[in-house]
Amino acid sequence: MNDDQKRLLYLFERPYERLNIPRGRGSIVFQPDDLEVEELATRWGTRVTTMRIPTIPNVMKDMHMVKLVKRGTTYSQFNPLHRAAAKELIQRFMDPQIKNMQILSHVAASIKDRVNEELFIYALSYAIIRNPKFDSRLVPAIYEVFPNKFIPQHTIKQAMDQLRSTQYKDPQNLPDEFVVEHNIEFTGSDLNPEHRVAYFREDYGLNAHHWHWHLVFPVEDERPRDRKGEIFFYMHNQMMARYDWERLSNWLNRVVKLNNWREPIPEGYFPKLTINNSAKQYGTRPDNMMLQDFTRIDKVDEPLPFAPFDINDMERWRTRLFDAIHKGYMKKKNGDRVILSDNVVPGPDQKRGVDILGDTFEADADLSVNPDFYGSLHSAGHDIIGFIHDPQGHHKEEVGVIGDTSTSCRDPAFWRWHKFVDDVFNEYKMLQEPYKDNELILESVEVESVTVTSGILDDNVLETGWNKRTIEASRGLDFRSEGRSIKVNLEHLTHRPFTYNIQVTNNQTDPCDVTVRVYMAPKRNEANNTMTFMDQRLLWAEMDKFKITLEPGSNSLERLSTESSITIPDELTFRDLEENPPSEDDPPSLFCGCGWPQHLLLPMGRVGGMDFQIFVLISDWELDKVEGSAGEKACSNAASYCGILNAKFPDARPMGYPFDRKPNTKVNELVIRNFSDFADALPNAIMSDIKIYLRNEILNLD
Ligand code: CUO
Repeated sequence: MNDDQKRLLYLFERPYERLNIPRGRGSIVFQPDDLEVEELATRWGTRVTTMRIPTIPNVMKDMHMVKLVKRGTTYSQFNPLHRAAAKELIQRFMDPQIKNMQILSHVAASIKDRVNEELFIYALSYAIIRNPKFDSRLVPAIYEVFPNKFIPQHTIKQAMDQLRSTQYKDPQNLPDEFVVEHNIEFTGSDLNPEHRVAYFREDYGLNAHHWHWHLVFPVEDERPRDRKGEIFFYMHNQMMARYDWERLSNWLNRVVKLNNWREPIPEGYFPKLTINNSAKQYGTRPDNMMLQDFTRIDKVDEPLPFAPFDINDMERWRTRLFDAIHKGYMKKKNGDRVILSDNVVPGPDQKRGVDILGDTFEADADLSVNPDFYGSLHSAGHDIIGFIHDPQGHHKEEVGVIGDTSTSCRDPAFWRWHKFVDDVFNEYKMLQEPYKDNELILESVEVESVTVTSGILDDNVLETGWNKRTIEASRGLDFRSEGRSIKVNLEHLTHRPFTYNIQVTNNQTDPCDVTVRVYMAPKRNEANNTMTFMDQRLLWAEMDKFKITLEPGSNSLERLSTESSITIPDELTFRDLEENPPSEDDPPSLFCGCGWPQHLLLPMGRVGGMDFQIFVLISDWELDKVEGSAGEKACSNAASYCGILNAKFPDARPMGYPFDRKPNTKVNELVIRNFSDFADALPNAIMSDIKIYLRNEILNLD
């Protein structure tokens, strides 16, 4: 690995420590320009590689907001001050004069110790992922950069205790690594029903995905992404469906929206995570706390341009959003109307209503129709819940995990808040015209069957279980591990990979290009009854979507679960990057950390089997395609949830099609009561029953 790449990689290591502390298991030391190499070589031994931290004049010039975010505190994208600071720092890292990794690494190294540690990692990750010059490379797994955000401190302490006692007893024979187990029982007990789905909420891959998603779709971004407001709705809507899959698997009711902000929140949460190694904790929330007005302003030298808000403000913003949804338009500050409708062809001057609603609700001050009037409801929810334990800042407490995108999924209240968010979008979607028959039916194609197979099990039977992912926590922590690795085995849900087998007939005499859309949903509700259309509608989640050419006549399609359009494999670890460093001449990486973890593609299911349904719809590629978004592009392997960097979203249909709207009472002349009717009505669709069994042990997947 060349020095520039190394320097960048090691800027991610031990983020809370100053650069003069060795990195790379003691092999790398950053040195200020004015320190002599010989002095360091003597101090650390000859194995040590020294890297210069150049003195760059005025490197902090004009970074007023950056200086206001204190070191040692959590960086939150839901905090407008932090976002403004990130914008400044990103601007510095994305400066057109930064033409290569060497210059970026010099600028970043000279800034690192002067800014908030988490803000630094966020802005540097953004610059590496978003700058086409670097093509999404070299960002190590977020759970190795910040193990404190993923693993409770007491787990890490176990490893440290092992190291210390071995050091004491047998200092000459210290092993190279110390390994501790992290199972799924840490933050609570099953006395709390919500704990039954903690394995999902606290999954490292889920939280890493959410961090990366917000990294590639930030609000107030200088490089606006295609259909950002819509994908904000869609990706979180899909997360909600999947959370409900897990809840139903565990005999819990679907999550209830947090709609009444003046009654206690029964679900408490104690994350047991530290902000950094200072032992400062993320905020905690006992059961049944009440929200309070958010009047917290941290004391700073300059007045902030950001106002506190109260529950009244939030209620007003909600009323105005619902009012706009039902009137079918929003109003700009000057009184002009902005029509909200999904029945438009999106273009440079025209957005779908869901996109406008998403940007206004999230809220993006640059894209909102009228930020003063419609407020910042989504972010306000994260903030007011995140500071429920100290809303005035009297106790100088840190934000709860819901205030940090890399930890927010852990908190049950996050899901209740986002169920409310999803409900607002659904209010809008229910007012959209149902899809007409010609928007659903592809006459020339007939789907005959879909079966899922996983080799050793019966057809239409899938199996889940547990597995372990080993990560190296010592890369992100501030303790002296004497060059030893501290590894943690993270236990997580997984499943046996499977294949979709789809039989399709193309009744034309020519080949035709189509999109195959695969969705899944539980078959039964909490009462174990099969569901009506409207009951099941919000539980469909995308499993895969792919383009294929159908030959005339009968076609047998096979598609592997690992090829899914929503998933990514595990992130690259520090060690992966050290051992197989990417080169600046490599083709663009399809991977950038955003994407649903492959190991959570299936829900847990049940030991005795749980009924799910697979729904396949084939649509006309000519109507789905988007110019310029096909092909192998940087950061495209989970395009359905993450879009494609520097390209348009690769599907012209509204996200969630065809389940995003309610159906006509009749489709293709058949009355629609449930999804069986819907599948029967469409020759180009099919639905199949499957069962998911949990084998409650570590799965042997070799
Ligand atoms: Cu991802 Cu609220 O948007 O957490």
